[in-house]
Amino acid sequence: MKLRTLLLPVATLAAANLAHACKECGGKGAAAWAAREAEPKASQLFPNARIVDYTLDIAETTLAPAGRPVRALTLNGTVPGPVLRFREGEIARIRVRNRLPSGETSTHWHGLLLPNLEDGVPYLTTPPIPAGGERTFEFLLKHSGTYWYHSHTGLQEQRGIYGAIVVEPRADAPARADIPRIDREEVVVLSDWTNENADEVMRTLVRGSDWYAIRKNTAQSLLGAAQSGHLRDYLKREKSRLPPMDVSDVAYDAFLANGRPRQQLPARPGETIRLRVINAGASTYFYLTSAAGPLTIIAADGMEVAPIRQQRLLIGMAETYDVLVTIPSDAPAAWEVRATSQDGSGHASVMLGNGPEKPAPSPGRLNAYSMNVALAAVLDQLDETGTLPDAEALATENPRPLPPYKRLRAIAPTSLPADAPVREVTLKLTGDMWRYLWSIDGRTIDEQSTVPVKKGEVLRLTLVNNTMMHHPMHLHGHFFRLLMPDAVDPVFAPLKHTVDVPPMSRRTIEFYANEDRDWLFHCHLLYHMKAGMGRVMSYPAGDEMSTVENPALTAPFLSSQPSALNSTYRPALGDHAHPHTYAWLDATVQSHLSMGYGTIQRGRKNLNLMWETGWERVARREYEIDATVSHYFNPRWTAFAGYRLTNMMDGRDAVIVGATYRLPYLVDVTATLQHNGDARLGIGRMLQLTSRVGLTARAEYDTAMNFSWQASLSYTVSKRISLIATHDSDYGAGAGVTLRF
Ligand SMILES: [Cu+2]
Repeated sequence: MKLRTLLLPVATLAAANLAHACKECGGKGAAAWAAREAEPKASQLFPNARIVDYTLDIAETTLAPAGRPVRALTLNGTVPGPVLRFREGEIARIRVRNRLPSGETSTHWHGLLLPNLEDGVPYLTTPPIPAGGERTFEFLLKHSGTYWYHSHTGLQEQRGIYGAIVVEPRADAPARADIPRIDREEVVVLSDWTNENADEVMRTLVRGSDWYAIRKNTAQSLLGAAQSGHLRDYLKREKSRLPPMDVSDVAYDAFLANGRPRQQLPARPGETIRLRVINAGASTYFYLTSAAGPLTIIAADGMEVAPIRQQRLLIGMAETYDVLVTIPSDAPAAWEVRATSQDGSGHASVMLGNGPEKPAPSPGRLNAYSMNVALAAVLDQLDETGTLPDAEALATENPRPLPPYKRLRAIAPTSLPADAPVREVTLKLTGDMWRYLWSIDGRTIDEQSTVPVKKGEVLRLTLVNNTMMHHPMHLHGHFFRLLMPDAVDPVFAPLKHTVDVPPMSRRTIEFYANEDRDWLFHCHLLYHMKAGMGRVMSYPAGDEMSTVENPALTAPFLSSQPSALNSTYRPALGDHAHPHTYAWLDATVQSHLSMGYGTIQRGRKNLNLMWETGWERVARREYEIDATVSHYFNPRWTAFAGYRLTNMMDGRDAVIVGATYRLPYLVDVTATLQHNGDARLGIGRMLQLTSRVGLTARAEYDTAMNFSWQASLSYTVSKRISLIATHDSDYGAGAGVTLRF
């Protein structure tokens, strides 16, 4: 729930700006694409390599993974899609057909090093696949491991377009001596499922609804904080103007392993099973636990690591881990491997074997109030020395650990060329939970698109998370070295493509810039990406080096790409960049008055219509209607301009301008100036008393109408309905209902 004053922000920007002009979408015209399509494909560059063909049909169908039949997007009829299996050195040739009735699609091969044109980010690297159309991807498999694929179009990933990729090592590769013999191997694709339309989920987040928190029972309130003994923390947070911390944004209807809440996989007593675990969730971190004892991690993000044991493994979106589970050689049983959502709102189960069930331990529900828990985990990470032997590490393991990055160690040195110049760049991960604007350095990908990259340099990125949420940051087209402070041996820093950056903390990664063109770097929380949290790592054109190890990349290409170092360069981002438009309406009708607002929001701009009308204790029905355009600068400042229509005594129709500023303790102050010289100062805030009961109070001083105030008590019944009672200094007391559309 939000304060009326807070929403009515404003802006001096012309409404015309709301209409997004597409002329700057950047210029990959048909000619530029044709030139790139004409470049030699992998099968021409590597004529001796074996070609492995797959066909993927993307279609819409009705599925019921969470019990209720809903429209889902499928690959060859299923969610997830088929496992694509290859061997290192082979060529993948994947034909993707768009069988959707309308709309584009795309497929990104997540974690694989491949030519830019095959990366599958629509508009940026690859043409989108139109409805009824198809595209064949072709690339050499340069490395083995567990990877995955997913749509990079809109919110299609949430609706089911994802699947696993398994690349076996070359047949002549020696078996690993540092791990036990593996008897069996299974792929486990984890995901989250909502029966709601994904666009409606996004709209719900953008309008600042607290419904999902109420549904998940993680909504924070004064009473809740007091009862759990966290009142001081609660007030401290409000003083610093931060929203309540929540580890996830969306309330899901189910969590899935290979498309089901519960899946049975074959296993025999005494067997060692390799699970290739992929977090394909759109916005869920999972804790992985096993009934059969600790998990042994042998690979992370596809890359082999020295084996470590872990009781609870936190997997961020888009990460993959290969873990070994050894089934006890007791009597046959069904041993559970459980993936619990980080907020504890649900889990998916994989049952290994048949027989009496052996449940895996669960991390339990998160106490929403104890930011201490999250902060303690951060501190724990800092203190962990990495020199601890496995057993001790396990003994001291936090019940809600961070990802085990500190202990990950590559099996071979990962050092980068010593003579390459190192450039350090700090990127702040920023955002606003209420506005649902997520950004880097305070700017969305639409507002600042690129980080220029010079070929041949080492780019060392320090990611500083200034928000209260985890962000899984993913880099396309490269592996980076994850540099943990006090790593035992930095030479063996693990290679990853996705890194979790916990709330209020930092991570440092570095990669050797040996590619070409544009590669996306973004938060893999789907709704954060959609809201603007990303950049394009952009190589200038014509900057090839002769030492590139992949011949596919040294093929001559047309220098059609303007230099990224030139500030006018704007890559084509398709729907990754354009701010999207959302609209909503809140209408309160009570026995004595009606008030409400309608909003059309696009990026930082809003078009607002706000009304208040009362009919009790006054001679005739009074109204005041403000139509404004507003601009959101940051969580503290919003400015607005527009027109006010009123028939209130002493009120006058007028052009208005003003601004809203957020004070500590989340108190909003709004100053409005009318062109006739009248002015108004309003102050207000909303107090969440319990998870469903909110108290909104506001007071206004108007130079024409003097002082007025209003207090409302509301109870949230459902996503769409609240009951409300209001006392107003002009119209007296009354009650009614608030409807949200
Ligand atoms: Cu994020």
